[in-house]
Amino acid sequence: MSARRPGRRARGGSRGRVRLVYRSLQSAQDYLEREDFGTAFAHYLLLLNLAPELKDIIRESFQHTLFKWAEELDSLSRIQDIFDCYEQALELYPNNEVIWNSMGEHLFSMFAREAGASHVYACELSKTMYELACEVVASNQMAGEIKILHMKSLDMEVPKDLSSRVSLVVTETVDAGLFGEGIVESLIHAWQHLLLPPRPAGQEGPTEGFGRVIPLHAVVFGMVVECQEIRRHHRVCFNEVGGLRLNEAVMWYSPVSNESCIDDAAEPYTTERMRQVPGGYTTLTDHFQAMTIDFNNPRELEELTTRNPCRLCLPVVKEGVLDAIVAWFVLQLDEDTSLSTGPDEETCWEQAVYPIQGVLGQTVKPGNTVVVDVSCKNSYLVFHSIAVLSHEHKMEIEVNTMSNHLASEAELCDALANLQTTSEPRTTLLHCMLESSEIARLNNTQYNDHFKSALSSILFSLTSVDGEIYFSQTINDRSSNMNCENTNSQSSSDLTSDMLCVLDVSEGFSILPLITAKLGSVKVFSSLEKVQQQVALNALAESNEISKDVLEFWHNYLEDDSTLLQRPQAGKLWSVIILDAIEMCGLIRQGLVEKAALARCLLRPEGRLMPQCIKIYGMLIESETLQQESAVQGKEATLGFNIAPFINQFKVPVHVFLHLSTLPHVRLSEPVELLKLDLMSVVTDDLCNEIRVQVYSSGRITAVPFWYEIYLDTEISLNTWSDTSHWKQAAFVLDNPVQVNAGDELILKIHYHKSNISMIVNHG
Ligand code: 44T
Repeated sequence: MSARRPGRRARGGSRGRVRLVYRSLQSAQDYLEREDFGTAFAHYLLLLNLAPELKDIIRESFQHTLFKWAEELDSLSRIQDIFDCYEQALELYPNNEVIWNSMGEHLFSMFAREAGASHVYACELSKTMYELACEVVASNQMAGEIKILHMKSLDMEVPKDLSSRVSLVVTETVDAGLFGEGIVESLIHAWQHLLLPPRPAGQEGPTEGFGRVIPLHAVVFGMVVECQEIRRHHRVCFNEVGGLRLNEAVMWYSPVSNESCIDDAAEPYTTERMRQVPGGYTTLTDHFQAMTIDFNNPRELEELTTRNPCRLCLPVVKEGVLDAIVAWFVLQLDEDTSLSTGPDEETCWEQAVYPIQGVLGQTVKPGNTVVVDVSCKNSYLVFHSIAVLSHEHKMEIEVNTMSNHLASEAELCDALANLQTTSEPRTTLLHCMLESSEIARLNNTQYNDHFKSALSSILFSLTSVDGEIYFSQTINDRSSNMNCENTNSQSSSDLTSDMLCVLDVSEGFSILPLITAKLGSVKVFSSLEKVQQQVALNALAESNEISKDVLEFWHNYLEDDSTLLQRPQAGKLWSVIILDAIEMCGLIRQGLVEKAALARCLLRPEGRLMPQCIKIYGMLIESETLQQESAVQGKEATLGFNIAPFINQFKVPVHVFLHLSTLPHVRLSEPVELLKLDLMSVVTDDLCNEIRVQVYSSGRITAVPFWYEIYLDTEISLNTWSDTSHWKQAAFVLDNPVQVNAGDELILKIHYHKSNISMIVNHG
């Protein structure tokens, strides 16, 4: 072919060129008329290459042909061809704005097409969430485009569930500890079974044909902190509480433990929004990088769960008590966008908290080094084998008391190798796991001391009454025993049968029976059910010189739970029944009024319920945070989609587990008494109250937080909103905020129904 061309030219000469130009123009116009834009475009190209002088004359027709042909190519997804055409056109018309503009438009549409995948699948395990997703997708007219599967991603298969392997997996299955929702397992499976192969490392160029995961990767950070709030929930901090020695016979531990050897049921971490933790926290080390993880590297994901822990040596920068390691992460979604769950971010994310266990808090100071091992175990990020190197004391090592197996981990670095643990072996000590709320209650010295005082005064008053009863009974007994042969029957059990009986029906671990027993001649009944906790309470009794037969476990007498409230013995009644009125989350315990009514019938005439009475307090506040967290706000669409009404079906008016002292809010009124529950007389689970509240500051009332004053007797009370309280607070969030001015008087209607509280706020 190349040999013939010059020949033709030579033969045709300039006359041949003109004929060729003419014929090309003719053909281009013909094909354009027939709307065969592709062929027309080819002829125009030839024409303009032969006769550049025609550029101006045929510009309009050429542009028209180009745009029409590009449109056609676009509809055929021949993206590369479109840009080849534009390139050729711009070589001929380098300064033509119209062509440049049109090419820009095509670029955009190409991105849009690329973003709008041809097949979209969504996978959700939870039924509620799956149904919510279906509603959202349907209401946004996308039901035809997105296939929602109600299953665990690990059960998905090609081609059963997906028609073919996909090019992109987007997942946000991360919790505060990053791995807790199983993202590593899910992605290992996805790379093996659902995604196109990963793009080889270092390969540039087109990504077509390769699989990819969003988020790209994550970096986990950590810090070592002193934090009293964490400490009092995970460590029994006092050796003596309410007159009882706690730490001699039993070693307590929290269910949140990095030492898997303790208990399989243990969780490796808890969560806390550190920015709002009551009492704050102090960082004892700089923030450190604990781990990085590439979600786009299947090999790395697979190795993650089996690889050796990574040992970190963290220099202490501030003196303080070693309470916890706190971890968070930065998720890199794509090259440009990242998301941090860090403690200093203004987000709703919580951080993962790894409490450091041990009998007594250990103080560290600058010069010390905290040594920590990080790994991913059973799909959890864990920090373990926490030790402190002290340079002053010739590098002595203090090991977390729970982790005596540290010494056996042979590959400690040289400096560590020669050191021994200083913690005493406590092989004889009884171990007992408590919930963090139970630990916090043990640490609430005011709670225990107040109960002790109130019980002491009640028992004292009852013993004075009892003196007479006992006296008259003894005479009766004597007379009835007159004819008996065995006059020694006045045994100890008969004596105890005349003792005062106290029943504690607290939820969870409670030392109130022992505090009561310490007060004198009284028989105490604990409603503990867990054997381990019964054993621990017995051990506590023994180490506090409380006689074995004074403490009974009420459950061991009962046929089933429903009969918890019964007489202690036939013909006998209780002197005191202790009820657990308020849940740690800040709500009144379900069934409290019924329980109180039943318990009252089992009390002797001078007997008491504890508490006797509960006052509910509240105040008007403006809190953006509470409102933001209660529902998706605003009327506009979320990222262009209609989502809010579906999410907001799950809105609840009452928020629990609040730290009122650190919740961002503005007070608009003084605290006021909302309602009084007199447990010694209340008969109905349905109460109403209407009160007037003075507003002292202008603003928008968005919520009414509430808490309790728990009256153990007429004088002694506990407030559930105090620094040492193990209780958190609750708040009623208004559907519609109420705008108020300083000096306004509002009417607050409170409705109490079966332990639930609701409110209506109106202008007076
Ligand atoms: N992320 C926010 C929380 N699921 C989401 O059923 C993100 C919170 C967050 N479905 C710190 C940081 C962040 N197959 O509904 C759940 C769950 C579902 C699966 C099917 C699977 N293999 C799984 C795994 C989980 O996914 C939903 C979300 S997981 C919850 C985490 C910066 N705290």
